[in-house]
Amino acid sequence: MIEMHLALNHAKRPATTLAVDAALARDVIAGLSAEQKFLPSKWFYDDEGSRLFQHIMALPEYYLTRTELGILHNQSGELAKWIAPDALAVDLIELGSGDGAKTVSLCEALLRQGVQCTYHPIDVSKHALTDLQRRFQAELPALPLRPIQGDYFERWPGTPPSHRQVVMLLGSNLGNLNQKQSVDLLSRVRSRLLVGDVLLLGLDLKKDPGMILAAYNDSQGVTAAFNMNLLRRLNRELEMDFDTEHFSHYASYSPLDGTARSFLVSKRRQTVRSRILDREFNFVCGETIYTEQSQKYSTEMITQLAVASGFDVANVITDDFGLYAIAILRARTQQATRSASPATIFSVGWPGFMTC
Ligand code: SAH
Ligand code: AVI
Repeated sequence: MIEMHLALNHAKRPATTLAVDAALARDVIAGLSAEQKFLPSKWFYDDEGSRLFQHIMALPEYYLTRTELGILHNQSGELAKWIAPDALAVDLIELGSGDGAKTVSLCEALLRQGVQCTYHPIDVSKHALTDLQRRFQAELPALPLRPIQGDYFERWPGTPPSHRQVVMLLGSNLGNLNQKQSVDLLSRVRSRLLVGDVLLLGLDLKKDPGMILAAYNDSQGVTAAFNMNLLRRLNRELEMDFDTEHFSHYASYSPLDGTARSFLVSKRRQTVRSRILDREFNFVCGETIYTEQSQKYSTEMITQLAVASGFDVANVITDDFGLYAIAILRARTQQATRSASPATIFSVGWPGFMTC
């Protein structure tokens, strides 16, 4: 994490030095100065945000987690076939691992089969990685664990060239990226792999719009609190003065493009300041900050993504109701990637105007 140290002069306390995340500062300036205000969703995951997300995963409306867990559990044999088809040692690299609750049983199954496996979870959240380490220590102390705290666009573990790399991106994390960012991330993953290495992608599928919308607008208001926590984080880390009473959570889902979107809505005309950034941001009544997209996929979209990023689709496993998929992608020769033209890759149901 890049940090800049700013000397602050406060009226009521002595000059102090506060560590500010420069990337957060840049994203906030860019996002809140844009015509359609936006904030990247990766900033949700401070300690409180990670706790709230753990709560979301257990909500009745949030079908994603339990459905994916069901597939991982019921199809562990099929998954093991791709992860460890031979005697090669495996480096399991998980992008946005969270607290590792889903991965622990998969790792357990691999160890039981005698697979020599090292697990490299990568996550921006310290809280999530601390919980993950506690969980693996208690449940799988024998598994070599190499956590990396950082952005999965920037970090990658060092692994011996003789090992097979298996990358996992579960929980429909990819859905929080727009089309270009998705291809950028998967292409970056591809550039780290050898032909035949495997990427497991957990993706939420298009379905009844009412069911999807409820997952992002739960009756207990946990998702609203998760969204609002972003403003609390900015108040703390950038000394902003958002009054959360004057913002509300708004979620939408459009079956036209398969995108769920979350916003924070300004309930009145107001100005929000940051002492650290030395900026102020004006809001009119009803103005929105676009805080998250959660893309839902069709099988055609999965194939298009794979092809555009240098992978073949080896298999797509779904639950019995077709709610959710785990796609098994195999790294193929890079040449095929170069022949794909961005203009023609995404013909099926992709929104053409996503910018954040
Ligand atoms: N894969 C887990 C967790 C999903 S929550 C599951 O399926 O349950 C999304 C996780 O991705 C969070 O823990 C968040 O901190 C992490 N994350 C989001 N953006 C990230 C980024 N750019 N780099 C690394 N981690 C990121
Ligand atoms: C982590 N990510 C895939 C979740 C999602 O479904 O988009 C984050 C989330 N946002 C609101 N609820 C859950």
